[in-house]
Amino acid sequence: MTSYRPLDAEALRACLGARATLAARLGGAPADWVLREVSDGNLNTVFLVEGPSGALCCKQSLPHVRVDPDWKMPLDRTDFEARYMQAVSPFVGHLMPEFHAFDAELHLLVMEGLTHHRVLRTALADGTAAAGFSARIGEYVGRTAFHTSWRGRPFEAVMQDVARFARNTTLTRITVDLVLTDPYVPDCPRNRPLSPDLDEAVAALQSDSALRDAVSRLQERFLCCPQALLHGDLHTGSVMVHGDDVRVIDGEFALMGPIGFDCGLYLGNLLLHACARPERREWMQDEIALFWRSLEPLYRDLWDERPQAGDVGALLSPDSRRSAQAAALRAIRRDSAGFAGLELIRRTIGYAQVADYALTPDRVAEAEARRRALALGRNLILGATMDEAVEACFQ
Ligand code: SR1
Ligand code: MG
Repeated sequence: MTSYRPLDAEALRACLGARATLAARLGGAPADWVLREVSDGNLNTVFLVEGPSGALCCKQSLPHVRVDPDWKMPLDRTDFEARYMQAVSPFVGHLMPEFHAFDAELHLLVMEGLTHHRVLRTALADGTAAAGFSARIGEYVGRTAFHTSWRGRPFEAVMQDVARFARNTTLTRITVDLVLTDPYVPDCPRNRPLSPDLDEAVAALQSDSALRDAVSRLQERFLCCPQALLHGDLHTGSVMVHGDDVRVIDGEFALMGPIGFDCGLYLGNLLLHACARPERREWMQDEIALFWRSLEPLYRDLWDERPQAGDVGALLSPDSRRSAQAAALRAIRRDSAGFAGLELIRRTIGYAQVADYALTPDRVAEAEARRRALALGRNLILGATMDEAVEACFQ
């Protein structure tokens, strides 16, 4: 028997009222608290709760995909998000909301309420995002990538995460299907191409054998390269901004995987935004450059400061370490480009679409934006660097 039930606002009020520490964070009496449902992602219910002394964000799993009640799903995704937050918060500090509590029966995650922040995708859409946010995301990925890797900690600690997050199979299956497979399968019922405008482009993509081979290599990278603990779904809907305060949220897809996957998903979403708003292409390219300028030196510094932290690389001389760092970062960039390509394509013709395309002025412009994203995605998957792919696709 479990006491799980989906909480509405009043049930959540009672639930928080019965937990002294959480109630104290809100202050006042439960009747004073203002609860707002702010569910925005595809999967879960999210409430913001504000009291006289503070705010909480409460996220609960549903037994199905929130936006598709026919798609049934186990409840354990918030369990993995809670574990992920606890695993990486020592390394990223205020780059994510503070973790407060997790109720394993209700699958209810309680964290710091970010009442003034906005989802980055929305802030980009309405023009309120301040340039430069990608430096913080580069820092976030640099820190999580190094500290949770085989270079950053003893193998016993890494293997615990390998074992823990290997059980996040429901959400990993979603990624394998929606990101790494479905868009390349003709007539896959979960795909949502813009028909008929994209029919020709989609048919070409799905009959492209070189592309399928390259996607197969990325499938292997994704599943067979547990380099570090990944966020697993690091797109612009998983970032919140308020001025220059940037927070990463929504780590429920966490798994051990290739570092370039987190980078690629994030950068792919910046490129998607550039496809939808071509006049912002230079801004998005600047954000991409900023991301790398933040991640790469940080990753090297963390490694230099702790050359013996992990069991991989502990024998390297300073000179060999520098070569190893350069090689590792080159590989991360290469993976990132491929995964960014997958993200561009799946957000354009796959199940989980993005609001960015609604920013185009009309259907002709939208189809053009989508075709550009498909071309960009294809080039990236086939091995182009981001600069080369952007150069070729934005004429
Ligand atoms: C059914 S879940 C669809 C998508 O939403 C999440 O945010 C992930 O991006 C997933 O692929
Ligand atoms: Mg999400």
